[in-house]
Amino acid sequence: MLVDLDYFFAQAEEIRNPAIRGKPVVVCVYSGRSEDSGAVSTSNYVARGYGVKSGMPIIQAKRKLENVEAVFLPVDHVYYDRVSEKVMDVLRSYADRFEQVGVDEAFAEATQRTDGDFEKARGLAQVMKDKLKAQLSLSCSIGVGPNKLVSKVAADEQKPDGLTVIKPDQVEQFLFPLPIRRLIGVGVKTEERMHNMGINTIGDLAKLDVQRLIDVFGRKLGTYFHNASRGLDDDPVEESGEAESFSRIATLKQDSHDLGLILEKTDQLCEEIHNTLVQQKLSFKAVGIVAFMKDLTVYSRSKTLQNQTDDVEIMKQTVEELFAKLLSEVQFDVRRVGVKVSGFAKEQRGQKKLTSFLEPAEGGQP
Ligand code: TTP
Ligand code: MG
Repeated sequence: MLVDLDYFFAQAEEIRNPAIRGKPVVVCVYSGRSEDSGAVSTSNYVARGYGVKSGMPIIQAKRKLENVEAVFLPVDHVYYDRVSEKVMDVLRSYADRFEQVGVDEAFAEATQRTDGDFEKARGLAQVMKDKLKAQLSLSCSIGVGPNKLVSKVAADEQKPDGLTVIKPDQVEQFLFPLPIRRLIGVGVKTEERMHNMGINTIGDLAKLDVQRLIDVFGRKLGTYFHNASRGLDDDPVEESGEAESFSRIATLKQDSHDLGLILEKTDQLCEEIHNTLVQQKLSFKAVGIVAFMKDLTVYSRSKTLQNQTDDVEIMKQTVEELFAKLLSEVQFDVRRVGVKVSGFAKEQRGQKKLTSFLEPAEGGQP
């Protein structure tokens, strides 16, 4: 299955401040050149109802929401990453194998635990949705299918708060009527080229001779489109060994310059990170800290270890060493602290990811 959080950045803002729920919420990347210059990162579905879209200039979004009490907020990636990690920890526990593919998106292999039964998989997906709602107040949309490709297209079928199950014998009747743009890897440019070739639906694409597709799109992409249009995909769900780092951030009980008080908090963060590492059978080679000071300045420090390790005590000791040094250099009180580990030992995987060679399906991140 593919799990995709609904209007993620904007939903994360809603759980931070529930008072804004029900109003249009627009999360913006401000360029800083003038007051409203920049683009919309994402918005909640209330704002989408007024025509606001990802990538749209902020000014245009403001015009669409002119007579409405709307909320415009700047992106806060540190916070979204933290929410994302919590989400992924919940989801991972329901999967045979788990592969995070974006800040708000992950594939979960569930064949074993559902005995390959799609009704059981539907039940499992509903449990996952309920759990995210109960534990983190977040909604998501899930697609269940016989492979990654079909589950991803299925997840886009009903949004927000959707659950779409496509069984193997329903794949073609599901895919064929869909506009070509819905196929993973068909972006604006490819869509236009296909329209010019008279291909409007995925079914149109499936009818085309594979050699014709190869002539037009090259062997790799042509073959991909040929298979994908029929819902064929054998890309395995792979554990996300490709995560470059894991981090956790927390606010201290009170602003402080006291090492002991800070370590109380960072020890907890180390334990949390360590749990994730254990689950994913990863060792680390570098440890970093970040300190958000009372005056809003941010300091970070890191250290590369002599050897790869999975020892949480070494993580804690390194964090202590880094904070001791930082506190001796910086006078202000610390407000929030973070721990980050990286340099994971990965298994060698030569395999290409499903979409690694494709044009992004959306307009790209502003
Ligand atoms: P998406 O999953 O594409 O979008 P979404 O979660 O906001 O909405 P939904 O899934 O309900 O359609 O992207 C995840 C996050 O990535 C999104 O919350 C914000 C960010 N993003 C951008 O910053 N720019 C973009 O153009 C897009 C599409 C997303
Ligand atoms: Mg999403």
